[in-house]
Amino acid sequence: MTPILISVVTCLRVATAILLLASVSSANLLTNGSFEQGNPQWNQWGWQSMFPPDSFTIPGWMVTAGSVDYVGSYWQAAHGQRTVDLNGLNAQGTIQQSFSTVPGVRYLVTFALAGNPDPIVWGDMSPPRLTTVRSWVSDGATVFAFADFDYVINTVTRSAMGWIYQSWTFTALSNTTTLGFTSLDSYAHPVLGISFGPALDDVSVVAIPEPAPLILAGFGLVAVGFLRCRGSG
Ligand SMILES: [Ca+2]
Repeated sequence: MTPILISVVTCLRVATAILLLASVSSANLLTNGSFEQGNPQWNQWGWQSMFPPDSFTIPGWMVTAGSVDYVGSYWQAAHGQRTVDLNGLNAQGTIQQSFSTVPGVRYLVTFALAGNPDPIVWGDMSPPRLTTVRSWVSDGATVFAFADFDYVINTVTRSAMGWIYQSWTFTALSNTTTLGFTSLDSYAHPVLGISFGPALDDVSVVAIPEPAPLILAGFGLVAVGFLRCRGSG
């Protein structure tokens, strides 16, 4: 390549890097999104059933309905060592967290989803088993948006949970938003009841940059970079 061509290519690369950096959303707005910080009292199998109102066991999160299991070494995590089973002790559970938002701004919710495979692991049923979680947001008064996610449990081992990542978006209505996850799994084990739910891990919420100004800013940066390169070359 000629020096001018090399210079232009370099400048384009720099401009592209700037664009990529500009498009990366801000940091996770949630505290303890992967459930790694906690005050667990594991049972002999490596998990603990939680009941409302429990905001102590998993800092940042509160169990507000039903029952939720805090899962440690019992099964494979999507991230770190700890996860949540949204059906705890014979109940569909809810776990939630509140965080600061800006009204009118759109946010991306991302989380890892799997399902409690125990009825399959124990041979009490054959795969597949369907489990469902509802992810919802509230402005403190009402749930103003939600999304339901199905997960098909085919795994027959707790060491390979088959985690997948899911996401959805909402636009904030208030300065504080509560994000919640509620089990819709009603599978009833003949002995242990509805104690087998969707498994949750690695939850994040990030603000989504406004697209139009971002693109304009990006083109501006490219143009400036190009002119500077040409000027200095
Ligand atoms: Ca985790």
